[in-house]
Amino acid sequence: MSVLIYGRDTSYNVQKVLWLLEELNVEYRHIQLGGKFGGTESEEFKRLNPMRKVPVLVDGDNVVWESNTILRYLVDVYGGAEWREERAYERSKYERWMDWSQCQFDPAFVGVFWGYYRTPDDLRDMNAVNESIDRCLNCLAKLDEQLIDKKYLMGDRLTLADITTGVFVYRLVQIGLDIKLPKQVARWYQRLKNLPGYQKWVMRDFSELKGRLAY
Ligand SMILES: N[C@@H](CCC(=O)N[C@@H](CS)C(=O)NCC(=O)O)C(=O)O
Repeated sequence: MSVLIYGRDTSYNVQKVLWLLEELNVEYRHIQLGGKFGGTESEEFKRLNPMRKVPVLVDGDNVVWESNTILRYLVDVYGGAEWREERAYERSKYERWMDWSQCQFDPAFVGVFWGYYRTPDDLRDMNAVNESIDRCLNCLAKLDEQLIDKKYLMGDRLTLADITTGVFVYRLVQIGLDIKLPKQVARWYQRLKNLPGYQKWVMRDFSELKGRLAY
């Protein structure tokens, strides 16, 4: 039986999960939901996620929401030895980047993505957008330091740290703001772009979101 993943593929939080499913070679069925597809307001969906947000993963009787929690769940249940880290301290080394990504990078990215790309030209507050661009550049600089002499954020292999941060990079370079990636990040981004899961789910057209303030 395959797992079900609910959520529109234009959502970077959904993309993180779809990308990992590819990396883990898990059989899955993807159901578009939210945004132009609607469905988050139904009672049926609320029973899956009281927050009415995507992504949601259904694996038999198990229902999981919050994208980073879903990633951890998938690695625990379906990850091979190269993905599952049993030692708490070693695990904390990539989990701290996941949490940092959600608490620091995500809000900075949202300030740019919503403030610039999803807001129609005449409604944009470019001062606020520029502040968010600076915050994104600071986040990219942190990633850049971490990536010195490494293929991926944790070293030689892809981890959840790369997945949670890597989704933002594609969008930042695609939205027409001429955001220059620092050297190590640019090298890492080239590597991510060679991964089939990144190509399939992250490097996608998201232009339907341009100027669209509604989900
Ligand atoms: N922190 C949550 C954020 C979930 C979230 O805000 N999802 C957005 C899409 S990125 C959503 O469901 N929006 C409503 C919609 O797309 O209809 C997570 O990481 O899963």
